[in-house]
Amino acid sequence: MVVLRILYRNFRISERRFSATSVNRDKYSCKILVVGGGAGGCSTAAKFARTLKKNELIVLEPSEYHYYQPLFTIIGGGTSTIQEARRKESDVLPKNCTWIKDKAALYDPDKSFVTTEKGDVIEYDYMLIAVGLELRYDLIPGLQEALDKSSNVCSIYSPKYAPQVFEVLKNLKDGAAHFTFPNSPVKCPGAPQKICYISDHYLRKQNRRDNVNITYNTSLPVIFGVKKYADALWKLCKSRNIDVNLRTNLVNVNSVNNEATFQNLDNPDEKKTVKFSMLHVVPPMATPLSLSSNKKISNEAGFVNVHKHTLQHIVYPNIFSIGDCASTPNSKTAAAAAAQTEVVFRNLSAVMNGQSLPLSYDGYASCPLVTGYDKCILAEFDYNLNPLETFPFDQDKELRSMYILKKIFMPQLYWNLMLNGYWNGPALFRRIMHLQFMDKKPPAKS
Ligand code: UQ1
Repeated sequence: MVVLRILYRNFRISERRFSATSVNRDKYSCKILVVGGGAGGCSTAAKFARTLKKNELIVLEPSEYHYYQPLFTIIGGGTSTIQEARRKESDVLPKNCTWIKDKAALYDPDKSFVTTEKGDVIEYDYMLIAVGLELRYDLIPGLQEALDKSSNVCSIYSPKYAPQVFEVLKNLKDGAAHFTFPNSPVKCPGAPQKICYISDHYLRKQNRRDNVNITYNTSLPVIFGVKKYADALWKLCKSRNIDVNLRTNLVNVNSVNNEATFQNLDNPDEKKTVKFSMLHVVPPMATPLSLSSNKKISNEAGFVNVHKHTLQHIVYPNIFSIGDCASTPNSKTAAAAAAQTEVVFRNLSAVMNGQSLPLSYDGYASCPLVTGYDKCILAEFDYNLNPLETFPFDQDKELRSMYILKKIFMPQLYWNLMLNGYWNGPALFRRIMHLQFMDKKPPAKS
């Protein structure tokens, strides 16, 4: 009996505690706790899983499924399915880690533990926060109801709504199609306009384009942050007759009358209500409340307060962050997370060994700006918004090869290499293709 109990305890790697209220609470302790099993969390966990023991590495992730989100735009265009973008979380997490299927509710960075929503306590020596950004459809009045009930309001950002986008497109015969970009940080800032270009191409192929006015409404003061690509995109919008409204923010959706209200962000009292026959909405996004409300860990905007080059927490040296929830001022994309994985892995390993931090993240992000069903502008840039292109030709052109890279090659690379910890972004290929063998990275500061 005693032997059985010991075996059971070892199996759960936990001590089961019974509190006075008879609520069962598991207590776990580990060397590294990875909070979040998305692109960044899963890929970095895979790197650590090669050397740590199964009970030394815990991944805390509530979702049953892991989604390859860069495919959502293609799903919106009807040429890929949600099944292709989805895998079971249990199939993508490293085998050599302990998965706790729960969500972080409370972080105590001073005592180095996290309490989960179910009430379990996880103690850690080191923690990687990789919880991403949440979609806040609820922050725009009328939007949630419109998405659930209306047949012409849609959004590629959620796996629940992405397949609906193509249905809306198929039914779109005439009138006004409006596309939005919210007044908040977002993941993949190119996606709101990618689906606009795909919709334009779809309508042209169907000979319906002349009957539909397309408008891209963005809260930003620019069409794209990097001038080289912005110039190309302005040209594209002009040639395709797509109207662009800058500093224009969706604030209300009336799905009964098919009306959307926009606010002029430069003059907030100025509001304009328009009729739509299609409305594609990108929701405001934010980090989970458990994080944004914890001012020891996060900054004013709710992002994990890390050093932008080392990805180490500004105050707590045993905490790192990666991906969409980190305070690093790069574009939030899977490619950025890929470039960050090796930096986190090597720098955190160095902290564990009492060494100085060896790697520095340069802000690399890549945004394959799909401009229709067969073309793509592959934007790649760094913290200074300077192009940092992999290929030895100017990438501000619409190319079929880049579309194939995005639709066919990248998903394979993601599932097979990145999630197994073997893809650190294209920096090595960039240097080879540009015959650049010297490392120009700035030195890391801790
Ligand atoms: C990339 O590294 C990456 O991460 C997995 C993506 O996310 C899906 C991308 O879309 C792109 C374009 C890159 C960059 C890779 C190359 C080969 C330029």
